[in-house]
Amino acid sequence: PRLDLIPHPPRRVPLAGDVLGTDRTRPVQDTVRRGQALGPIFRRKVFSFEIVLVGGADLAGELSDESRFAKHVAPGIAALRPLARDGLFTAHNHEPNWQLAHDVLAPGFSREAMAGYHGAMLDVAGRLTDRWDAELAAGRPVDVPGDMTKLTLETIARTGFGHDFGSFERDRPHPFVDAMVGYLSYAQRRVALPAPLAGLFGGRAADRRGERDMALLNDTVDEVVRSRVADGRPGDGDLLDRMLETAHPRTGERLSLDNVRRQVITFLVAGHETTSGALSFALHYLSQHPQIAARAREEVDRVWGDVVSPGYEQVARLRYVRRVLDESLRLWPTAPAFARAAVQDTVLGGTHPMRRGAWALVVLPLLHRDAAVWGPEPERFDPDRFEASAVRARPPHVFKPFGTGARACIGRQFALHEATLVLGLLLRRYELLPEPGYRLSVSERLTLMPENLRLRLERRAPRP
Ligand code: MNH
Repeated sequence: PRLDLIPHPPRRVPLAGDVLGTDRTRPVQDTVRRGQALGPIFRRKVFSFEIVLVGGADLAGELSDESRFAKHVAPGIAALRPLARDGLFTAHNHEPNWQLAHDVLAPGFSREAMAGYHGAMLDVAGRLTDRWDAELAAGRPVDVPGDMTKLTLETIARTGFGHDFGSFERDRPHPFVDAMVGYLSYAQRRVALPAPLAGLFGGRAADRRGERDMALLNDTVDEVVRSRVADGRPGDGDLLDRMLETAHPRTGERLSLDNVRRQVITFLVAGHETTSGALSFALHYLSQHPQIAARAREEVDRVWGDVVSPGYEQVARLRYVRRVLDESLRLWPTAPAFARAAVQDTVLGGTHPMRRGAWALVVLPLLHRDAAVWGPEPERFDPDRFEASAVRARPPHVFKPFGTGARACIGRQFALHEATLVLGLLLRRYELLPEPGYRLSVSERLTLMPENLRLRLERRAPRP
């Protein structure tokens, strides 16, 4: 875009750009504050490079047009390339392994495949409620983000790779999780502070730690793949089976073993971190809004009745619970931005010329608060915004927590099924009470997560 037409924050320091005015540990929330002051399109300078950011619904709608724009691997994602290389999430559009892996793995997210994962999801959720029952009996509050991360990691590991990390049997997070959180935070800092300068700010030790975390992640994944191959026993058609066994339906080509490693790491990371955050925010809002929780609980009781284990079909019928989740993802889209590059020279919004390859970042917490589509109180938590009639009344590209187009999230249905199931089970079993005085604070490590969120539980009276 023509930069002179795009507003930027007032304070500009030579060389450092806007960086000295940014909160390096919470760049997204900092950008949201700036964006609210600067309007639907603005720019920020990070040292030598200038990023164009979009938060307005009209412009974001244009950027979602697949005939004019495509995914761009922006710095935040590029920082994960040393780890995930041309895995599905981090691949450039032109890398042949993207289309190959997409075509081979898409059937792993079909309805039938999802129905096949349902039993394992229930099983893992049972481990969570066992743990929560024990905390409740001991009179202790539960650590929501910690336990949601255990749950979602076990779910993707079990359903995708037949692997058990034993998260619920540990007091500390699994070393895989520590290494992942370490690497994501490191990657985020590397975006704020590019390599040549990182060294000046005590970056050497951080680099070494980053290397160590990456090595642990790689070793874990190698072990998962090695044990499956050594076993010679298929994993009843799970994702790893597809990666190892399935040839492309048209070309007959297969994923190389090295690429399988990149995909396993991609799915283990992408498949749990964001879902864990989404569940955590939803539980926070449920605890803060007893009437909304009561309405959701009433739905669960009505739809599930007295069945002990709800079936696959009974999850999608929790329409209101699903709206609670959507509304949580509106306010706190746990993957908070995605980048779009012009496929040809074009003009954005009729005013901003973009050369082919020029890109802009769609800032989801801004798009999801644009008063022009969400009304005058965008901060208010209101699941009824996702009633069918309200959704129909809005333009199409205003709610994008799973990205857009060909490179949108492949795990969307997986995440929504898992999260809706778990919220249903928790609502049915417990009253969720906030800790007195808790105020939401959001931490960032490329993804968003509520910080220090603990809830007190009460067991609901057994149902009639
Ligand atoms: Mn997911 C891509 C958000 C759950 C695997 N995911 C994306 C993108 C967003 C996203 C946004 C697009 C990024 C971009 O345009 O650069 N994902 C989420 C959210 C949740 C989520 C908010 C949960 C809530 N994602 C999951 C789960 C899995 C998964 C669960 C796997 C089981 N996501 C992916 C993969 C991609 C992706 C793989 C890359 C797809 C592609 O580029 O082809």
